[in-house]
Amino acid sequence: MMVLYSGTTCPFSQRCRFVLFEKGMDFEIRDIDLYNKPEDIAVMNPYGQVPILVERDLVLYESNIINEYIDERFPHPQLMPADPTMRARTRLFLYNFERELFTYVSILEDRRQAADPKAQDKARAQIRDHLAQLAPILTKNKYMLGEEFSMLDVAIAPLLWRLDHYGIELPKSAAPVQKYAERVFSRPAFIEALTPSEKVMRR
Ligand SMILES: N[C@@H](CCC(=O)N[C@@H](CS)C(=O)NCC(=O)O)C(=O)O
Repeated sequence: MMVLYSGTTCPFSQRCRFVLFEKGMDFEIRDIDLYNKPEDIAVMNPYGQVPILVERDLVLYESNIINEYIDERFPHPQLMPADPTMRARTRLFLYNFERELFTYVSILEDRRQAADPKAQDKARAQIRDHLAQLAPILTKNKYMLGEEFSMLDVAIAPLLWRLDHYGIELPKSAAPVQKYAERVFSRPAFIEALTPSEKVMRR
């Protein structure tokens, strides 16, 4: 059985919880106190971070790597596109999300950065502007890639869920992004994957 070491407020862990619930297989989630991390976290991940997935002798970290493994191990419903060209495009998008959005999410999540309001304001502005740029895609599409829910929707959902929590207000032009977010939030797996601490992040 797969075991996921997860932070109850961690957006990266939320991605993996979301995929596990989408797949509907057997798994165990172990909540890790990030203020008081057990020693075995550093043994399993040299960077000392969650999420970490363990299955027998396989130990994985990095949310997108974990999610691709779960997707290949349990192919239904498939979250990476089957077509190699679309798969490659999806990976490129995932990479861009990390560079353009989640670098800044990490700044907002990092307790040490809380003392640097300038860095935090810059992070909020970068996230706001980049999300607003996604509006034209989401005006046409139900999900990021079109009609089908995919790994891209999984990757971005924890950020969209935390916008109020991070103090980020999207411009009116980003209304299609908000509508898209509601579509993702209404998926049963998304709701099941929320921890009690995440449930209260959004009014
Ligand atoms: N790039 C990593 C980021 C994981 C990450 O930043 N995890 C944070 C919690 S949200 C963490 O474990 N922080 C504890 C620490 O760095 O000491 C991923 O996608 O999994």
